[in-house]
Amino acid sequence: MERTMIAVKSDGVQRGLIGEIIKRFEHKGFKLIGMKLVKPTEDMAKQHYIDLKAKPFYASLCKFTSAGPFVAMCWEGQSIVKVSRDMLGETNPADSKPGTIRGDLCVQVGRNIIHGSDSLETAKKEVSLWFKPEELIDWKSCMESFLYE
Ligand code: DAT
Ligand code: MG
Repeated sequence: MERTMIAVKSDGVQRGLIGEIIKRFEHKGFKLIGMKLVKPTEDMAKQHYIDLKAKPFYASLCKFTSAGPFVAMCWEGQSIVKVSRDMLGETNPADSKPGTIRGDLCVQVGRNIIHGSDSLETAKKEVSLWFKPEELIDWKSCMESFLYE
């Protein structure tokens, strides 16, 4: 099983899409392990997007992210890192297929409503950036034997 970090960014929260996004992950069969609504500090936003620090949009991205509210989540499931990226669609909603979250629910790259870790290594870093170990709940889902054989 893999874990990944998914976040509804402030544009997604403002647009009332928290429930829609959680619904897609729940209906897929992934398991929610941790969740919190936060107003990230600028420092947290900068750490979260550290790989993009050379990009011209880094400062405005971090400022926008730290304006909050931001729903940080940890989800678990088989191959979830890759599958969740497929569920998100492309970074630019204009390139995202219908049926994906970004393809269905947003328009512009700077307002693409959702974050998802892009590799297993990034997922580990991001989960530990946003969650203390005791904030992650290890629970057994009663659906497990109907999702996995
Ligand atoms: P993703 O969120 O798909 O992993 P990323 O890590 O390359 O994409 O970029 C992080 C966020 O930065 C992205 O969700 C929106 C913003 N962003 C990316 N490219 C951008 C661009 N060309 N102009 C403005 N914002 C951009
Ligand atoms: Mg990314």
